[in-house]
Amino acid sequence: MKSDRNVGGQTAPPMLLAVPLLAALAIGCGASGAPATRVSLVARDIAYEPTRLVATVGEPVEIAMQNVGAIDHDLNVDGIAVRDVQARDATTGGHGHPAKMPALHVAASPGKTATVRFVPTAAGTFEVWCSVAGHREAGMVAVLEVREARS
Ligand SMILES: [Cu+2]
Repeated sequence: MKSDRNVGGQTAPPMLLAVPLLAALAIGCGASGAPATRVSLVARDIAYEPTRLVATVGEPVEIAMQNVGAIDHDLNVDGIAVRDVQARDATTGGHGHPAKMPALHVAASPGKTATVRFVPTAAGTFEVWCSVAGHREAGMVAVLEVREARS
């Protein structure tokens, strides 16, 4: 058997390898790919923990809600000014949304973690609440404080 090995072809020109790598980096550097501050929120039956979350105007934040309870829970925030909202790993299929869809919404079934990522665009203090029937009334609420960026 003759060898197919071509000694001269073993070293690919570095340029050919560099081009796809640079393209991949460029895609990864889009606005929505900026690193986000991760905030953990635990959802229990029936409460959030902690009950105070903090974010900063203009800085991407990612709230990861871990449902450690035995029933579905979700997270809703009304009236907050945000951009680039992305919700993922939402795990409940048929839960009822609030009549008016909030600015931020994500749901997690028992044992799951769901994440909502966003960039707040104005300061303020907002209520985080669970829309599952009776939960808000039972005290399943928290506060999201959006602070001005430090100058
Ligand atoms: Cu709930």
